[in-house]
Amino acid sequence: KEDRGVAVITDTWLRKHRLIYTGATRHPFILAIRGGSVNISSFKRWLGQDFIFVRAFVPFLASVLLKAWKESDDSSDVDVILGGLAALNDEIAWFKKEASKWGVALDSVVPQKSNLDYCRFLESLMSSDVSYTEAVTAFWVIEAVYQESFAHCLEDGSKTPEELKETCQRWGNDGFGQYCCALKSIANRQLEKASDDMVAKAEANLLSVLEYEVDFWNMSHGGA
Ligand code: HMH
Repeated sequence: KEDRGVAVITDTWLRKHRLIYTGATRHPFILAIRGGSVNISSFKRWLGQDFIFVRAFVPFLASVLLKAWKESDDSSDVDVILGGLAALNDEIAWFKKEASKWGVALDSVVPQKSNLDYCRFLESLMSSDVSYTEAVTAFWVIEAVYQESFAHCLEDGSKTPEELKETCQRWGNDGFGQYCCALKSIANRQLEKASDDMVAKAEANLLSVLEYEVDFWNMSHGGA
């Protein structure tokens, strides 16, 4: 990929943390969607919880936008992030439509512990003490997990039920894939000029995001 033969930081991390990354992007819930055996009550549980998460994602994204505006040398970063915010507005409308289709009452969904923990983590990243580099790197990982997961459900040979394809398309479509690539290159550009300390923090956040994502998918099983 890199013609200079220079290691790209995010690729190095994904190789190093391959196991947990695969755990987040090939979770049994995703494999059940892809295999056509998903339990619809699991899907509905995920839908209700993700609506709560996405609402908390709005102020997080707004904080990343603010940091980009203050700290980035490249004004196109703001455009990319603004595009993400605009898509999130559509996404919230989509959740409402999808929830009514499945008979999920979004107002009465109780956030589970894993969701609250993840939302609290997002909130910690909104602090003005957190650098743009750290925040945008976490943002990329959060989006990339959904992109990789749902794109897997649309690959040739997948048996994703017809009524779940639209959900998979939301995050698995090529446009979303390109958006994730744009976020990844922003993260790499920032990381390349960051201090060792900042790079270490960003790597720790990547691991945290992957753990939160696994726990988030786990909620679809119900129970705990
Ligand atoms: C838990 N992670 C979770 N929900 C989402 N909607 C995304 C990532 C992608 O936006």
